[in-house]
Amino acid sequence: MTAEILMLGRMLPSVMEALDAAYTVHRLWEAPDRAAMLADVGPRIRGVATDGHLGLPGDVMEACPGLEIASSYGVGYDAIDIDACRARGIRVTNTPDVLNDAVAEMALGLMLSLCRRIPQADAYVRAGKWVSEGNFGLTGELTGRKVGILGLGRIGKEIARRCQAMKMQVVYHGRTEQVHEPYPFYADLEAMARDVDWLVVIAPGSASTKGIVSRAVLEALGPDGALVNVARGSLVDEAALVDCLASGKIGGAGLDVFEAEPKVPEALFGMDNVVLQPHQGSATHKTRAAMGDLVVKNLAAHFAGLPLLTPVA
Ligand code: NAP
Ligand code: 8YV
Repeated sequence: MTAEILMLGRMLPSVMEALDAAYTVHRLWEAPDRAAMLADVGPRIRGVATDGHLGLPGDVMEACPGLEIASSYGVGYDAIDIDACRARGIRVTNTPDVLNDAVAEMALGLMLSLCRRIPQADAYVRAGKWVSEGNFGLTGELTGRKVGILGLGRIGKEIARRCQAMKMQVVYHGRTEQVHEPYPFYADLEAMARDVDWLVVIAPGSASTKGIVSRAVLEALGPDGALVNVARGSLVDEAALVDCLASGKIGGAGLDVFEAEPKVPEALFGMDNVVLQPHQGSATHKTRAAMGDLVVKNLAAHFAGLPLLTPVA
């Protein structure tokens, strides 16, 4: 008998086809009545396919007492209560490593866009202003500047390598010094922010990182400093960020992630010193295919009694 699984949201066609071929798949997002579907199929569900935003909500956990595994499309699992999963014996998998390059590219893209004012210069050309008003004007440059990475993990290390290629000085902050890494370590985030031109945030969302980029950290970064966040909105005090950008207490921001996605503080829309992205860090054809493949393979490994490829719990 094929196992019954619950998909919480739409995924790539290749993923949906692979799951449909192997399991009886129930599509929760298509249900006209979510509670009714959960009550109906929940007792038979053995696996869940989810993503970093949808996580594993409490109503799904409650409705699926026989749930064995949640396979998540994304490396960040802050939307899943891992302790509750462990307590219920639910295994959890994510999609680490395959997205490192794409997310690192996005971080550098935001830095280059902000520093070289690429969106503004593009708009300038399109508006015919190069002809009517002459040259666009001068911009900053990444070369020779100092970047502090908050979270020198799998993605942070790829960002660091790319910053070195831009001839930047790299330093980092984390809970633990990584003695075999070549970059200077700061035990204190505020002290690092004071010393750098760019603060790049790429640590996981968690209780220990909530609001870690506080008003004090932003003020330490200062009027010539810029923030790039490709991690989670929860790491940054967003109200303080908006305030610091508006008052010139920090120089600029490149943001891929926000506190209440897809809602973005409207105050940011009118700011010239900000570049915004709708959480696109891993959103390339190549990377999303590799992430989807891991979602499918982790479920397959579980139901075949084989070791999970990328277990979290
Ligand atoms: P990772 O390999 O686990 O690295 C995380 C790093 O953060 C580690 O170096 C860790 O160092 C540091 N860290 C953890 N807790 C900390 C704390 N309380 N204070 C300071 N540093 C802390 O994770 P990853 O694979 O690089 O992914 C990082 C995060 O990026 C994900 O969790 C996800 O939220 C986000 N992400 C975003 C996108 C996007 O589309 N924008 C895509 C992928 C991932 P220590 O243990 O030494 O503290
Ligand atoms: C995805 C992410 O946008 O991997 C993560 O943690 O934030 C991104 O890769 C997300 O998980 C897909 O839903």
